[in-house]
Parts: sequence; C-alpha cells; structure tokens
Amino acid sequence: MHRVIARRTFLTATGASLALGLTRSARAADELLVHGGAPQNLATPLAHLDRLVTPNPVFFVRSHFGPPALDRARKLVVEGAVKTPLSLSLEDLKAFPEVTITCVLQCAGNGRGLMSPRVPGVQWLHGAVGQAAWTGVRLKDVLAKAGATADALHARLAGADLPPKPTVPAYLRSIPIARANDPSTILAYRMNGEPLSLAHGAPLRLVVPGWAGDHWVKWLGSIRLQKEEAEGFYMQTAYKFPVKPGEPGVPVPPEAMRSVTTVPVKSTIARPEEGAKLPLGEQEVAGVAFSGEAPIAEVEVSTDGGKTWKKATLEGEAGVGRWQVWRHRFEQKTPGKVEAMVRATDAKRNVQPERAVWNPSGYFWNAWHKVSWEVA
Ligand SMILES: Nc1nc2c(c(=O)[nH]1)N[C@H]1C(S)=C(S)[C@@H](COP(=O)(O)O)O[C@H]1N2
Ligand SMILES: [Mo]
Repeated sequence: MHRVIARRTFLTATGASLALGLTRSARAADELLVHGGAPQNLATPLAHLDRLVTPNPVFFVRSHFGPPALDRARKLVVEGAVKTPLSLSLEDLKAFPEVTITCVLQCAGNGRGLMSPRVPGVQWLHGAVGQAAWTGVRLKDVLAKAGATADALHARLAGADLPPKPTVPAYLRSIPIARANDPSTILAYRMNGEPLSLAHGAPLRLVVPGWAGDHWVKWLGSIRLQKEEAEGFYMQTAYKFPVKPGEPGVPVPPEAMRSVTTVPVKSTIARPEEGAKLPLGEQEVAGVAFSGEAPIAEVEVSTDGGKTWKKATLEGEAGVGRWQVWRHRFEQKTPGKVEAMVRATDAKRNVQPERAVWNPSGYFWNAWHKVSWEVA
C-alpha cells in the first residue's frame, strides 16, 4: 500500500530537501506517493502524467540503499580494457560536447502492484516513471578518449552508494559496449535545466534512453570496460524477464530468463481520475504513451469496452524512449458510469497488450490502462 504525503511533511520529517533539490515554492503544492520506508521510494502522482516533462519536485525516486553523501568532487574513473585509463572531474567532463536528450525514465518494476498473482517487491502502481530533459556528455565520446581495446565487450557501472551491510550485494550493472557507444547514452549532470539533485544521482548519472531505469546508474564513480557482464546479484540474478511468456504465478527457471533492456510499449491515463464526478457534455481523456523500441505511431481510446477504438491526438516530438502526450475528447450525453481504456502502438508495430506478461519479479506491466468515472 502507499499513502499520500505532503512534500512539506515529508521534508520536515526527513530533512531531505537537499537530497531532492526542492525549491521553496515547489514544496507546498506538490505531493509524492510514498512506497515504503528506508530508503524511501517515491512515486510521481498519476495526475502529473499528462505533460511532456515531469517537474523535478514530483519526479519519482527509486534507490536500493539510499544516496551516498553529496560529493561534487567525485571523479569518474574509466578503467579496465582501455588504452588510457581516465580519472575525470565534472569540469573535465564538461570539456566534451554537451547534449540534451528528452526521454522517459521508467523503473522496470513500475506497475508491479497491478500484477496478478501478486509478486514481492515495491508495489508500484503507475508512478515509477517520468520524463525529463537530461543534459550531459555522450558516453561514447569519453570512451573514445580512453580508447577501448578488443576485450571491451561490456561497460561495468558502479555508483558510490553502499549497501547497508557487507552481506548485501553492491548495486552493480553493466551495459553491452554497443549500447555504451550509442550516441543517445549520456553521462548526465543536469535534469530539466537544473543541476541534478542528490536523489536523482548527483553529481553524475547514466542516462540510457529506451532502457529500463536499472541501467541508469546514479552517483556514478567508475566505468570499467571488460569482457564479461558485471558480476553479482543485481546483474546476474535481478532484472530478468522470461524469454517466453509463461503461466501467471508459475516460477520461471533462470535459464529461461534474460536481462531486461528496452521498455515495452505503454500508455497511461492521467485524467480523469478514477471515480471522478464530471458534468455531462464534453469529456477529455489524456495521458502519456511511450516505447523503448520505437517512436509512438498511434494511441487509441475505447469507451465501449473495446468494441470500437478512436485515434487520440498526439503532442510533442516522437522518439525512441520518448513520451508523447495523447488526448481524446468525446461527448457524453447520457448520465452514468463511463469507462475509458487506452492502448498504444509503436512504429515497429508493437501493440500494447490487453494483459501484461506475468513474471516473477513483476517487471514491465503494460496492460491496457482503464479508468472509470461518473457523469451527471
Ligand atoms: N547507484 C544506483 N543507481 C541506481 C539505483 C540504485 O539503487 N543505485 N537504482 C536504479 C533504479 S532501479 C532506478 S528505477 C533508477 C531510478 O532513478 P530516479 O531515482 O532518478 O528516478 O535509478 C537506478 N540507478
Ligand atoms: Mo528500478
């Protein structure tokens, strides 16, 4: 379960204003949905998923162990299978060409709380997702300076956050070298035009457009090029998805799983709110749609239980791993209950499914989102 907490209450209770990089004006108005205790996992309220950019103060936060101390002098070490190992300050990094990419950050576990049968883990509903404009430098430019050798098949990524005790594995991830050298993969130090906050990985985090949040390593301290994937629990055991869909509730053996990568096509209804009471006449349904595989091609809305589907209008720029706002208006002339559902299709013709693929960790819930309200 989650509860709503006013930002002000939360801040007073935890003194985390620095961590979240909040401004005074943002505090009073914004609320986050708190999923669990320490470290706090904070969800973006559904009502905010109706615009192209998610404001920093309501951008979801997910950390396994919580942030390390803020250290703007932390160097980024580039080591392993490279000709020239590097140790770069933030200033050194800023010598590379700066780029800004607008894209979605979604936790693989977003929607886990909607899986049936239930699976363990943070019971996220719709809010472990947001879109921001990320500014930084291309990872490929930095790797080119270090000069990868033939053994460089994976980039192992380590953050500065430490597990709560030595028996808990460290948060280590890796991405294949091709993904590291993709021009969209960036080392980011700004988010929506502001310096990255500690909660979101300051001073430096990885941004991997189109790929699930677990690859977006925060508080990045070391990148090691190597032959193998990263060792340890978070790469070898966690973040695995069945190669073929199985029966809901039936365990999947490790050899039938592979690491999660691209985010499957999904759309979400931000408005109206479930259970809202609205006047007769024009109704507007709106939300966001995205896919890590390809740009969004179309979004359709049904208000008759799926008998007919109407094309929604799309706003914003199309792109891989980039969300667009969709909108659909219709006249409701008779009072009563209205139910809308939405499905998105991307340019590779991946269609959002009626039911999500159940999997033991509850990743990538992307079933048709349904919302009902009362018209009177
Ligand atoms: N160092 C480090 N990086 C991390 C994590 C973490 O626990 N430690 N969590 C990851 C996960 S699972 C997600 S979904 C995203 C969340 O990023 P956000 O808190 O900025 O929304 O950060 C990723 N990067
Ligand atoms: Mo995540």
